[in-house]
Amino acid sequence: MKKILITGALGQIGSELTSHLRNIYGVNNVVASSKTRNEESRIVEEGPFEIVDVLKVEDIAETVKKYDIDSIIHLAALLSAVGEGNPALAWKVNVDGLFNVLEVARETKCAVFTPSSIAAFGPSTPPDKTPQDTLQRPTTMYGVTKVSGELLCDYYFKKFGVDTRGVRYPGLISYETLPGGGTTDYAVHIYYDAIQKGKFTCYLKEGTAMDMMYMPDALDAIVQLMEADPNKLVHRNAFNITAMSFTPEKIFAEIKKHLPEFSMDYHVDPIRQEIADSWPNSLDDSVAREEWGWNPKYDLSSMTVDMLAKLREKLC
Ligand code: NAD
Ligand code: AKB
Repeated sequence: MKKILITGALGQIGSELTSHLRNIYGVNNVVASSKTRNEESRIVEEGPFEIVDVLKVEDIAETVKKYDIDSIIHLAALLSAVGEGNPALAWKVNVDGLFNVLEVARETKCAVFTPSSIAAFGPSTPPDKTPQDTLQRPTTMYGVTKVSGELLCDYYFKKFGVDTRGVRYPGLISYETLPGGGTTDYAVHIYYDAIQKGKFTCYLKEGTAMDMMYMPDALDAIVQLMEADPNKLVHRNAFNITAMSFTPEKIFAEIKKHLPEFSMDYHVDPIRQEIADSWPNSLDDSVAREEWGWNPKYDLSSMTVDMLAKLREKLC
C-alpha cells in the first residue's frame, strides 16, 4: 500500500485506522473520506479529507484519480441493528456501495480491503469453533449484505484480478469513537457506564457468547493482511479472525475486578438478542493464522486494563 483511500473514515474503525495508517505510510498518503464532513473530527484536520458518498461512483472515481490511489480500505456501511431498522438502505450502502468501490478498483487497478463480519453466519452455522468454510445462511439484512460482499470480492478477484482482501471481524471494542449501531455495542458501552455511572443495564441476556476483539488488533489485521504475500493467500477474502469470546457476565466480572462497586442488570432487547443468538459463540481462526500469521495481542484481561485506563484519561 502506498496511496490509500479510506471510505467511512469517521466511524468506529476508520477514525482510529486513519491515524494508524498515517503513522505508518505518511500523513499525505492516507486520504480519509466520508459522506459528510465533521469539523470536530481530528481526522478531518490531521490530513487529506474528501467527501465520498459510496453510493456515488463518481465521488470514488474522482478521489482515486485526484490522489493516485492504489489501495482502498472500504469501511462505509450500516451495522446490524441499524440495518434491521432500515434493510433497504443497508442493502444499498453495503452492497451497491461495495460494488461501486470494486468497479473503480477494477478500472484503476487498486487493491481493496473490506471487512465482513461474524454476522455472515446464521443459526444453521456450527456455533462453536465455527470453521472458515462452512454453512452461511444469515437471518439479518446486515448478514445477507456481508455474505454478498464476500462473494462479490471473490468474484472481482477471480474474474478481473482485483486484489481483494478481507476479514470477518467479531465485535470490536475501542475507546475513541463509539460504535455505529451494532449488536456487539454493549461490550463498548459497559466500559463507559462502569466509569461514568458505576452500573450498566445489558440489552443481551446472560449466557450470550460472541467473539470480540480490541481495536489495536483489528487495525494490525488490516495492515498485516494487506501486506501479506499474495502467493500464500488461499482464501483472500473473509478470513475468520477473533481474539476472545465472552458473555455479558464474563466481561462484567472482569471489569468488577478493577471496580468492585460496579453492578449490572439486564433489560433484554428482543431484536438484538435474536441477532446475537443467530451468530456464532466462537470462531476458528486457524486459517488466518496459517495463511498470513494472524496473532492477536489482547485478551479480555489485558483489554480491560487498557480500556479502563484510556477511558479514565478521556472521561475523568
Ligand atoms: P461505523 O458505523 O462506525 O462507520 C461507518 C461509517 O460509514 C459511518 O461514519 C457512516 O457515516 C459512513 N457511511 C454510511 N453511509 C455512507 C455512504 N453512503 N458513503 C460514505 N460513508 C457512509 O462502522 P465501523 O464499525 O467503523 O465498521 C466499518 C466496517 O467494518 C463495516 O463494513 C462493518 O460492517 C465492519 N465491521 C465492523 C465491526 C465492529 O464491531 N465495528 C465488526 C464487524 C465488521
Ligand atoms: C455489529 O454488531 O453489527 C458489528 C458486527 C459484529 O458486525 N459489531
